This record gives sequence, structure tokens and C-alpha cells, in this order.
Amino acid sequence: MSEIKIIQGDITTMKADAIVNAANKSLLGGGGVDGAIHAAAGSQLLEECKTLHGCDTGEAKITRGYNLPAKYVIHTVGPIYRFHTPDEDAKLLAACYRNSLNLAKAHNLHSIIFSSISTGVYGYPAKDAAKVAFETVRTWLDENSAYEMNVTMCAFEQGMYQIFQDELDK
Ligand code: AR6
Repeated sequence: MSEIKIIQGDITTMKADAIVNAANKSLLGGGGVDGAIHAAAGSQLLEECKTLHGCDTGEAKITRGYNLPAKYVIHTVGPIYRFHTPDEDAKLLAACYRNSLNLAKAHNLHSIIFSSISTGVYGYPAKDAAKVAFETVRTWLDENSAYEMNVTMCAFEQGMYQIFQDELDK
């Protein structure tokens, strides 16, 4: 039976089939959770990312996890908030979650931990982003009910954890 869980902490320390990185279009690293994942995974991650030739907003690509406890990293590129209409932002953010889950399933993975895509440097309001994230994951789990997928939403800070808790209780 698939389920959604929430957790607070540093995603680079967490064990799962895959963790999801909030990357940028270059896929060549950056700050925030992206920087932390590259630092913890080691330089082989960057070498593999160089072979992927970037990634469009809303899309996702997969690499190995190298020195991370996670086996794989799924790199997705969230929308930069206000670069689009609010509707388009929500659609692009939903696509990040959906495409990451599709990619995990295509690789026969059964546990995935998401960072909170776009809610840092990219400026997506945390509550709105969490609503999109939970709705999209719940819909995906419903549509893929024959496939076991354990989804964890990772909050780095207490405030985000509380927002996740509120979404979980809905
Ligand atoms: N573990 C889990 N979550 C984290 C961690 C961590 N170690 N560090 C930060 N967060 P951001 P974005 C949370 O800015 O908004 C990068 O430079 C953070 O609190 O990392 O999608 C990329 O290269 C926030 O809730 O990603 C891109 O250029 C969430 O992760 C750009 O930032 C996302 O914040 C992407 O911006």
C-alpha cells in the first residue's frame, strides 16, 4: 500500500531509492538543496550531470546517487515564481512532481523523497507549493494504485514541516 510521509531534515542524509533535487536548467549544480546534494554526492555526480545536456522546467532526469545514501537522484527543474502566470507556475510545479514519479516508476524504484521544489531561491510561496505538491502526489498514487511507491516530502525547516503537516491532515 503506497503512502505519503513527511520528514524534517537534510535530504542528503536520507536513505531511499531516490531523492529529488530542486535543480536549475543547466543541471550543473547551484546553491540550496542542489548545492548540498552535489557536495554530498561527490564530483562524479557533476560528471554524470554534464552528459545530460540540461533539463527543461517541469521535466526530470535521473542520475546515480554516488556517495549519497540514496541510490539515485532525480533532478527536476521547478518554475521560477512569477516568470509565468500563477496558473502556469502551478502546472509546471505539478509537472515536476508527476514527471519525477513517472521516472522513478520507469526505473522500478519504490521509495522517493522530494525536496520542496521552487520554494527557496525560486520564490514559490510555501503554502501554495505544498498544496500543488500534495495534490499532484495524491493523484499520481491514485492513478498508479497497483504500483507500490512510498513518497516522503522533506522539509528543511520547521515552518515548512508545519505546512506539510497541515496538507497531510487534509
Ligand atoms: N535538504 C532538504 N531541503 C533543503 C536543503 C537540504 N539540505 N537545503 C535547502 N532545502 P532551493 P529552488 C530546501 O533554493 O527554490 C539552486 O541554486 C529549502 O529550504 O534549494 O527550487 C538551484 O541550482 C527550500 O524549501 O531550490 C537552482 O538554481 C527547498 O529546499 C535554484 O536554487 C528548495 O529551495 C532552485 O531554486
